[in-house]
Formats: sequence, C-alpha cells, structure tokens
Amino acid sequence: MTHSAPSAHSPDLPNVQYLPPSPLSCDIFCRVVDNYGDIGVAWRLARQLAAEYAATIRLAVDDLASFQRLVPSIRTGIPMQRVGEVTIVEWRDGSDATRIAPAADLVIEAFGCGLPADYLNLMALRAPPPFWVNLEYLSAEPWVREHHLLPSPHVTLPLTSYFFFPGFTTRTGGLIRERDLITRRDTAARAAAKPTDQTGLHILVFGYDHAPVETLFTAISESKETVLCRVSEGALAERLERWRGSQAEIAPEGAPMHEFEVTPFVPLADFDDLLWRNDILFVRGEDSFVRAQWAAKPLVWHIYPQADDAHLKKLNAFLDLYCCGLSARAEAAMRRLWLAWNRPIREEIGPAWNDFLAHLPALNTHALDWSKRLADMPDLAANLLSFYRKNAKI
Ligand code: TRH
Repeated sequence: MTHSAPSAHSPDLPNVQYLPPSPLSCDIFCRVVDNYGDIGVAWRLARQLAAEYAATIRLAVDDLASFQRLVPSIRTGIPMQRVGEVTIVEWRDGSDATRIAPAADLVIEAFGCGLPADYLNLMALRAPPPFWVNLEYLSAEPWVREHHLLPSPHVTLPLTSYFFFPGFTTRTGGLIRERDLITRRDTAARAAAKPTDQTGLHILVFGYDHAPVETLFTAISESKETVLCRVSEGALAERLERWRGSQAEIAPEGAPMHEFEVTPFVPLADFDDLLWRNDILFVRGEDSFVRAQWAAKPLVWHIYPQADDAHLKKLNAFLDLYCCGLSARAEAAMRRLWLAWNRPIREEIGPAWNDFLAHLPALNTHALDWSKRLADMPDLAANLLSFYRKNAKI
C-alpha cells in the first residue's frame, strides 16, 4: 500500500513519527581488513538502521569467521543468512552479484572497501541510481570537516559516491549511538553498586599486541588503591600470564592486594556491559574507542599504528577536542599517559599512570561531560539518513 504519512512536525499528529512510503532498502559492504573494528562498525550501523528506521538491510561481508567472533549466531560457509532483522551475505571475490540484487536505495561502502564490479553495474542500471555513501574511518583531524559529504564521481559509470566522515563535531557525520544507549548505560550504572568485596578500581585493558603492558602492570601493582585489572583475551593476556610468572608471589607487607585476570572475549552485544563494569578503560582502534566514550569513563586510547607516525597526529587532534574544559594539569596527565602508551615510552608509563590516577575525579567528571556533549548532537545514522533524504533522487 502506498501512502504518505504525516511528518513528525505535523500540527495535527505531533507524536506520529515520519514513515517513508515504502521501507528504505540499504546494502552495506564491508571487508575485514584486520581485527574487528570494520565489521563491528558495519554491524552496529546495519542493526540500527533496521531496528530504528525499519530499513531493509543486506550486509555483505568477506570474513564471516571474524564476524562470528562478535556475533556468535553467525554461521560460516553460508552464502546468505538472516540474523535478527539483517540479511548477511557472504562476499567472495569473483562471486557474481546476483546474490546481492537488485541494488538498494542506499549503498554504504564501508571504509573504502571497493564495491564489486557487477554490483556497480547493477547500480548504474537502476533509475534513479542508488545513493552511494563511502563511510570513512573516524578522525578528529580538522581536514575531515572539509571533506565530509564531498562527491566523488565514478570514473566510467554514471554514479557518484559521497564521503561520509564520522566525527566528534556537528561539522562531521557524528558517531554511532543507538537510541536507547544512554538510558541503558545509566540504568546499568544505577543497578551496579559494587559488592563490598569488590571495592577498588576496576581497569579494562584492550589494546594492540605492541602495547607496553608489562610496565603498565608493574605500575598498577604499585598503586595505593586496590585494583582489579581485567585484560582482554589475546596476546596481551598471554603477556599478563608471563608477567605474573615473573613476579614475586607475596606482596610486601601492608601493600594492597591487586588482582589481574584475563577477560574472555565477549559477544559484541555484551561489550558495553563489559565497559560499564570498569572504572578506567584502555581501548583501541575505532569502535571500542567510541563505545568507551559513550561509557563516560576515563579512557586511554591505543590508536591503530600507521606509517610515518600519522596516527600520532590523529591522536593529538582528538586530544585537542577532548581536553577542552579540563584543567591544565588534568589535561597534561591525560596527554602524558596516552603518549607514553602509544609511542611507547616504557619509563614514562609508571609516572604517567600515577599522574593519571591523581586526576581521576576530574577525569571522571570530564568523561561524563564529554559524553553529554556528544549525545547532544545527532548520531551517525540520523545524519546519514537526513543526508540521504535531502540528496537522493527519491
Ligand atoms: O579490532 P580493532 O583494532 O579494529 C579496527 C581494525 O583493525 C581496522 O582495520 C582499523 O582500521 C581500526 O581498528 C582503526 O579495534 P576496534 O575498532 O575497537 O574493534 C574491536 C571490536 O571488538 C569492537 O567492535 C568491540 C569488539 N569487542 C567485542 O565484541 N568483545 C570483546 O570482548 C572485545 C575486547 C572487543
């Protein structure tokens, strides 16, 4: 049935949400370059567009095994499957696009993964052509706002893609934030009074394999406050085991007993809970970094390393935005630990850690303020769809 529903601004029906005449169809393409961030972001966006905008979503992914780590109900070796409201298509190079046909209204190419040639042809055949967005990597660097939403015509086909940059200001595409995320976080925080035998500081460590963890563990083990340090399963957790083996069994008399444990990799659906259960979050890449900001906890970012230290520019650009409103001393403490962790400067970790801890109350307040500032802006899906509605020939 075709009908035009009243808009949310209709004076007669102010509570009726705008519904497009027919559901939006959207194809998302994602290649897993390495690790989990690419598919983590693509999956979150797919789910949100389906759940909150009733969009019909197909998500084409080239690595179902990595995807399965995040979403255990995914089955590998299956060309097409449905998980919740999303259709997952296994994307194999050379496979024809008939599995992904016809081309959707909105096509999202995640992180410049390159669309399959046969799918591009289907897009070109469609009249009007699909609205094609290239979802880029997250960066706080100032150049991003100049490039956000710029068109990029295809060299041979009558198609145009648009760069869409996530970001931390209204001049970029925003961040993925599900409609109920902040409410769920705050509800969990109210319910999560720590049991009396679990007081002290809880720290989560999720970082890349080259992180200087031994130095961090030593610094943590010398903290005055009791610490429970949870290290995410993987190479860093293996190094934790080795570090533990090298430590004296008995702490000096009067020293607080710290605990170090390996945290198993949890499904993506439980990842926020894991963050919310901790007080300081060492995170990495893109998706865990963003979720830590939504968790509103003091965080330490292990940025994905790039050639020529390009990542340090990116790191500083974020700190320039994030630290706005922090006292000079708290800002210095934050920068010190982030740089020591990322460069990595081992002899700096201990003093930087202590400095960071000394400013924890201010960093806590600031983390909450920052998440409120971000939540006052439209989220990535809302920005993406409003860009689509304004510009797509529908
Ligand atoms: O895994 P990452 O390093 O991912 C990416 C990719 O490497 C990508 O190529 C690179 O360009 C980008 O980083 C910058 O880090 P990220 O983005 O934090 O992704 C990790 C995902 O794993 C995130 O979606 C959260 C999820 N996760 C779980 O679901 N359970 C867990 O227990 C943990 C530790 C993580």
